[in-house]
Amino acid sequence: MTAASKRKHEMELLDFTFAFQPIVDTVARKTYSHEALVRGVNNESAYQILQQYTGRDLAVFDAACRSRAIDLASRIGLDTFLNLNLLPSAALDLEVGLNSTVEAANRNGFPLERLIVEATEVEAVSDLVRFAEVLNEYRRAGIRLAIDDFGAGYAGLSLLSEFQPDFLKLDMGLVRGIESHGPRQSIVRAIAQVCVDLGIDFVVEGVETVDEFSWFTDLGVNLYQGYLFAKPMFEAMPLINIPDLAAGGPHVDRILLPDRSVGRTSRLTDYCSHVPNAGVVQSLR
Ligand SMILES: [Ca+2]
Ligand SMILES: [Ca+2]
Repeated sequence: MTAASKRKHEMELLDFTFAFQPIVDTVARKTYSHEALVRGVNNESAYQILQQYTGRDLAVFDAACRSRAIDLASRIGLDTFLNLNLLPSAALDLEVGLNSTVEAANRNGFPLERLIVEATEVEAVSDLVRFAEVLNEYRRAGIRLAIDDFGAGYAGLSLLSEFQPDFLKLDMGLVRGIESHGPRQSIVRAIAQVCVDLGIDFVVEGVETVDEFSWFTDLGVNLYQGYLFAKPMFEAMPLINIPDLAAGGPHVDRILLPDRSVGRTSRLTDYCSHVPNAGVVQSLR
């Protein structure tokens, strides 16, 4: 696809924009990053937008999402890391997927080192080795990588064995009510230990209650995303709220996660596991 035809193709896409949801560092007590979440211009959900695309159009849309998110982030003066979503099925075309992201960053003077690309584990990836090579191309460009929605799908462990990201984002399904759910606690402790062993930063998504936050804090986690801290905000950076945790919460066997006191990096209502396009939608959350 030539640059001109690519631009024409992009222009045929429906208009869309973004909401930004913070990822907070509860030790530094500040916003570490913002994830760009696709929205219609009238704040329609990602699902309503995504329904419009299939095949090659989806790959072009996916790449355009990252470019336009960087444009908007630059326009609103976003000064944290920026998390961008990547559809595995659309990622194999590096010319469309990676180059346009790098071009957008350069065009806006947005440092590539402040980009974090999230690859979902929900969507089936037929060739994990090839996909890992693609992710390494992003890393070579200076971009950080995250595995998104870890624990929600079936490819996460296989992907993790082929590719070790900078961040692992724990899916909200394993977070909900963890303070009173023994099996979830065992699974999450094991995943956290894997992150320690592999030097991966652990991000907990979809935290909604102080009890959940308290349990993960006792485990040693300091990076979070979720309604407890901030909801996504349409085309803007929301203020964050970090609850003070009272001393003497439930006892948890602490895992010594790496201390990330230097500046580093959800629950969204459109949790779409019941829809046919769930993997695609989820990767854009
Ligand atoms: Ca996610
Ligand atoms: Ca995501």
